[in-house]
Amino acid sequence: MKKTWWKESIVYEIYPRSFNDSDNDGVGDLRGITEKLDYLKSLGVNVLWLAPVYASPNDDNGYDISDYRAIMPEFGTMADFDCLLSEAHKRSLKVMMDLVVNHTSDEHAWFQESRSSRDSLKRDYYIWRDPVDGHAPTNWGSAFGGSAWEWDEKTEQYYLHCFSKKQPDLNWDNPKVREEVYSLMRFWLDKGIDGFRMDVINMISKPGTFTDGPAGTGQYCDAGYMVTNGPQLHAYLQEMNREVLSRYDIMTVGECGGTDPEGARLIAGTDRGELNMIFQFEHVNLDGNETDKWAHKPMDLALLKKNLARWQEELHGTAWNSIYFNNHDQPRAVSRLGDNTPQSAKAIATALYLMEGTPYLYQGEELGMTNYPFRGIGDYHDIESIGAYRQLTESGLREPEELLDAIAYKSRDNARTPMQWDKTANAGFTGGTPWMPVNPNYPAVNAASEEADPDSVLNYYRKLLRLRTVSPYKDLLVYGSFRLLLADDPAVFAYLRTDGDRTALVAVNLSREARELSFSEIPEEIINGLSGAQPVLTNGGGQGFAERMTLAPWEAACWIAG
Ligand code: TEU
Repeated sequence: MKKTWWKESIVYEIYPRSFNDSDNDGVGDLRGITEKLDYLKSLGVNVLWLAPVYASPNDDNGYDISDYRAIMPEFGTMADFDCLLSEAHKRSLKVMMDLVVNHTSDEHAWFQESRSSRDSLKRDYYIWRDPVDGHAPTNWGSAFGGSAWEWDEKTEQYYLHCFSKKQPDLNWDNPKVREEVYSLMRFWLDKGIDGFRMDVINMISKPGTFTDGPAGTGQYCDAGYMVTNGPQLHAYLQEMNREVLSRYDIMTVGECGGTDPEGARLIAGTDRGELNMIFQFEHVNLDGNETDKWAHKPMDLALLKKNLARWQEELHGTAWNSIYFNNHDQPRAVSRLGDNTPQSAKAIATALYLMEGTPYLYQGEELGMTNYPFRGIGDYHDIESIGAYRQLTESGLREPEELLDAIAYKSRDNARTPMQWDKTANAGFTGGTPWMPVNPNYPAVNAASEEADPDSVLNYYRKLLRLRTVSPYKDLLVYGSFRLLLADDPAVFAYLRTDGDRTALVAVNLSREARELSFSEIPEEIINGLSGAQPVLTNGGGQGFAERMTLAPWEAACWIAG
C-alpha cells in the first residue's frame, strides 16, 4: 500500500464561529485560532480543517458563500488569514479549507446577475425551471424544510436549492461554472493551503431530467436523495483532479452522504484520479434513517461495529477511509455513544482512532465536551433544527414535545456551543456575549483544568495520537489490516490490526456494565504472542492480555505483540 502524508495525518476540525474570540464580539475569529496554534500542536494533530471562513450572510453559518475570495468580516481580514496560514506552517500544521461549491449564497454576484433576467449571461450558472401545472417542478424538499424550489416573481421561474432558499444550487453542467470553481480553488491553493474538504460534493451532478421522488417527510422527497451520485459526478471530479488537484501536493476529502463502500471506491479509489477519501454517513445514520435524521432510535452497537468493520475491510488496499463520529453537523459522540463521562469519551476515541483511515477530530471532543441541555425550540440557532421543527409540527407529522427530544439529541447546535478553554466567564471563549450559550458544564470540562490532570480526556487523546503518529507502532496502526472480533457482542468493540509481523488487539467496552470476554477465535500463535503483554494504551488499570478477561465499564485497551 502506498504510504502518504495524508494517510498518516490527524485532522482537527475547527468551527471558527465557536472556537476562540479574540476581539470580544461574541463570535470566534481567525486571530483567535492563531492564538491557539500551540495548543493544537501540543494535542498531536497536524492538519487543521477550517469550516468556511469566506464572506457569507450566515444563513447557514458560512455554508452560503457570497464571495469566495474574501474573508467573512466578523472572522477578520485576508491579512489575518495569511497570518494564520503562516503561523500554522511554522508549526508544521497544515491547513485544509472547506470548499462549498454545490451552491452559493443568493447574495453572491453570480446569483444576483443570474436572477436579473432570463437572458442574463449567468442565467444558467444556476438551475431554473418553469412551473409544472402551476406549481414547483418536482416534489423535492430542502434539507432545511419546505420545498427545494423557490419561486422568482421577476422572471417567473423556480430555482433549485437543496438547502436553504438562500443557497441556490450551481449548475455544474455549465463548463463556465466549473471553470469559475477551478479558478477559485487555484486562488486558495496558490496561497499555500494544504487541501480541501468538499461540501456535499457528490450532489453537484444533477440528473438529466427532474422527476418526483418517493415522498418522505411530509409531502416532500429529500432533494439530496434525488441528486446524490449523479450521472456526471466522476467526469467532473476527474476533470477537477486533472485541472487543479493533481497539480498540488494536497489532501482532499469529499462529504458524500448516501454512498456505500463501492461508491466510495469510485470516488476515492487509489487509481481513480478523483479524491483521496470521503466522509461516509452510514454509521451516523444508524440511530435515525437515511432520509429522516429525526426518526430517532437508540444506536445499535452491534450494527455500528459491523458497519465500521465493513468499511475497513472493503476499502483496505483499494481506497482510504476517513474516521469520524464528531463534526459541526453531528451531536457529540460522548453523548450519543457514551454516557457523558470522561471514561466513555476515552473509550470511544480508542475504538475509533485505532482503525485504518485518517482520523478527523472535532473541536472539543478532546476535552469530552458534551451535548448542550437544550429545552425549547427557542434555544436553537441552527437553520436545520428550526426548519425541521416547523415542517414536522405544522404538517402534524410529529408531536412537538416528542420531536423536541429528538432534536435535543441530534441537533447540529450540540456541536456548535463555544469551545471550553477554562473556568473563567464564558469558558474563556469570549470577553463579550457569546453568540451561543456556553455549556453549563464548562467549570469541569475545559482545556485548562484538563492540562493539569494527567488522567484527563485531553491527556488521553495526546497519548492516543502519539501512538498513531510517533510511536514504534505507527505504521502498524496506520497501514495494518483490520479484522473484527466478537462480532456479535452487543457491547464490546474489538478488533485486530496486523502488518504480517506485528499484531495489535484493541478491545473497548462501550457499555456501563462489566463484560467477560473470550478471544478463543484468535489464532493460537497470536494469543501466545499477546499473552501477558501490557497495554500500550489503556484508560483502565492496565491489565495484561489474557485469552479470557473482563473489561470494566467503558474500559479500553490496546495490546501489541511482535
Ligand atoms: O452538510 C451536508 C448535509 O446534508 C447536512 O445536512 C448534514 O448531512 C446533516 O445535517 C447531518 O444530519 C454540509 C455541511 O456540513 C452543513 O453544515 C451544511 O449545512 C450543508 O452541507 C449545506 O452546505
